[in-house]
Amino acid sequence: MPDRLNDDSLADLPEGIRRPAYDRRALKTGIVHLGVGAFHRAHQAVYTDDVLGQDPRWGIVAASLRSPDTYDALQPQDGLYTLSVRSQDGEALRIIGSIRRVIVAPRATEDLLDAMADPQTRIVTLTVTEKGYCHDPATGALNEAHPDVVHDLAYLKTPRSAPGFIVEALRRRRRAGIPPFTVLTCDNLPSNGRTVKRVLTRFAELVDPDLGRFVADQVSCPSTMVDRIVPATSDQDRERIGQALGVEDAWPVVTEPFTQWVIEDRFPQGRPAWEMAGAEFVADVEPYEHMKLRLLNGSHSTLAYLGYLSGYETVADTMADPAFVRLIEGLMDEEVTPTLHMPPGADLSAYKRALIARFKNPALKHRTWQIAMDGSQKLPQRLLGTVRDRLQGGASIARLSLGVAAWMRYVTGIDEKGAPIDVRDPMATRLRELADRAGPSADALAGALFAVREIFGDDLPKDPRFTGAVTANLARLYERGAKRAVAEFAAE
Ligand code: CS2
Repeated sequence: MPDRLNDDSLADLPEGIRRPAYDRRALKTGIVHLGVGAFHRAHQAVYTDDVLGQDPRWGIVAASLRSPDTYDALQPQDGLYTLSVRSQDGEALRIIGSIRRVIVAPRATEDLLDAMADPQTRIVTLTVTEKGYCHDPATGALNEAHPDVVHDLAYLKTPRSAPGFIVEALRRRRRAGIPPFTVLTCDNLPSNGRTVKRVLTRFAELVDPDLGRFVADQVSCPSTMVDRIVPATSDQDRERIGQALGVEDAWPVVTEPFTQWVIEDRFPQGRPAWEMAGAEFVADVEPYEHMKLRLLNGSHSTLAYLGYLSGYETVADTMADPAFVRLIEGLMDEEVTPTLHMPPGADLSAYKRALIARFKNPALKHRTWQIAMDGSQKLPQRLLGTVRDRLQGGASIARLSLGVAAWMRYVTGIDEKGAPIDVRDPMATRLRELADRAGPSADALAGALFAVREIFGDDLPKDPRFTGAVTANLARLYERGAKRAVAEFAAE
């Protein structure tokens, strides 16, 4: 077994591998991060690593709310890990040092609350995925019947959920006269700052009406748009990167060259100068968010369901099929673009061209199955908001509805060859039951799934233009299979 990447082995890494240009021992903790997955480590942790040389106050304590995997990998490495940036031109490796410590919340609940309540902590960032907000995806309101919410309201001092941890930490700060931290969500939710604020305010109100008012009046929750494609790390990645380092890194992260972070500048307790690392600070994130969620993530989910059903393993494999490229270009140009309000100075044609190239990046093995996860939480902001805008203008939803139909076909849990699909979704069991009862009839299946209010709301199921288009596309998928359906679509 070769040595491990850590503070001691850092100096002996081969030349050409960039490493922290600051003294890690001099760092303080200014940020507590919840949800220390690959995305955080390839995005916010990198922007922060870039500015720690100028300002060592913003080191990160990062927590996993569930699994100990990241702790087990990074603790023996003093929090260090490799960032691999891959494209057709090759791979660049860099060691990131901004994470000072990893905490596994269920094992060290009090430690995490302590870190969050510490006066030095001025920002709590989050990447807990869409489902981590315990909200109703269709309305954005706190789901008060969510088992974690019910638990956390009963046991305030030992929370499980992100809202539970944040509200308890804010309660402790308030009691101790420490100003609240800024809550910075970095998940792909619609109006993510406003959504998290609403969820936290309601949660706090249920704890104590005064605390609810305090959160409403005093806690700043800027919205953000985050973008970087970060597929799950594979064993081949680990092996290749270990070889290049000459020491073992148990959990490197692999990503693309592109990165973007747009943030509303509302940080009453201060913030790192992330703009020095390329982040953009703006007054209103919404136009950027719509552009990104609808063009990138809407296309991604469409590619994931149709690509998976067509037998393609990765996004790049799917995009090697010209019919899919035409479908996605059509989706973006014809159906999404007319719904967007342009961010100032944006060049949309260049943005869309870059997206196609990013999806085609053959060096990234981004599995369609990975993106297909949690569709119930993703569909509303990725496809259905666009659908609503289109319907309001009386415009076509031919491709958007194909994406929704492919999701329906996918959550039946049986692929086109009759093999099981490992559907990962907080609603998977309910969706599967509905599908089993409906059987392989497009009408029955679509009808049963439209009734899932948390996804489709009260309006869409009543609109025959929507239900008709989705049902017709679902029938096509059953008759022809996804690959032929996409090929025919592209030929039209
Ligand atoms: C993807 C996103 O897994 C998914 O659902 O669509 O993680 C996507 O890669 C990022 O949002 C890109 O910024």
